[in-house]
Amino acid sequence: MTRQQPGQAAHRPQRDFASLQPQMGDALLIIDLQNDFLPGGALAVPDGDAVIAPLNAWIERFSGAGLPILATRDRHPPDHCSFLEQGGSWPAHCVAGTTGAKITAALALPPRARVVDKPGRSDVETYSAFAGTTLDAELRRAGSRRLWVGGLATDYCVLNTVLEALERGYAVVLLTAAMRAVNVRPGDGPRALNAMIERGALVLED
Ligand code: VGL
Ligand code: ZN
Repeated sequence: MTRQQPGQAAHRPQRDFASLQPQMGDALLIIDLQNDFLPGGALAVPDGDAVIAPLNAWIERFSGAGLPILATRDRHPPDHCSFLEQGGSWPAHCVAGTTGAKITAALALPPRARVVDKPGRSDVETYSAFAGTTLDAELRRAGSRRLWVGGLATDYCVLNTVLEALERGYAVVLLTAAMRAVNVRPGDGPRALNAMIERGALVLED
């Protein structure tokens, strides 16, 4: 049993017990580790580069165990509705085909890792990596039922992807050392963590 029951105390970290070892049916899901979300990028997440080393350690573990590794990419056309120029709330970022949209070269993704792109339409915002993508199909094909999730940003794409994963019946392990929040409003990161935990995600702190 890896799912927390609704109503169980939120924010109780689960440390390294036997069921929390990567095993068959598990996949590593790395959210939006793109240049634009890292220091120097167009929408740099504070301390975002701190997630790279822990994610590389998880990549090595999942690779060694022969378990699936998937990496998502935020993707927008130049005139996306979420950009300030169009009245949205973000500076232009992850524009398809630009360096900022590339996954950082510091992430040691093996060649067999699957990359999942957001649809990149100009008129919709898609924070969840399930929305209009091949993610669910890829996970089903791989037989993955439990997702170990890290990346950027905790309070947007990680949050929305994890909530949709839980709705779709996946179990989720949050790699909290391997995620960082934008924190547009102070406390958004912790609030996002609590929302995911309340809906059944487990926390692995390191
Ligand atoms: C994200 C803000 C805008 C994310 C994407 O990947 O969390 N945040 N676009
Ligand atoms: Zn975006």
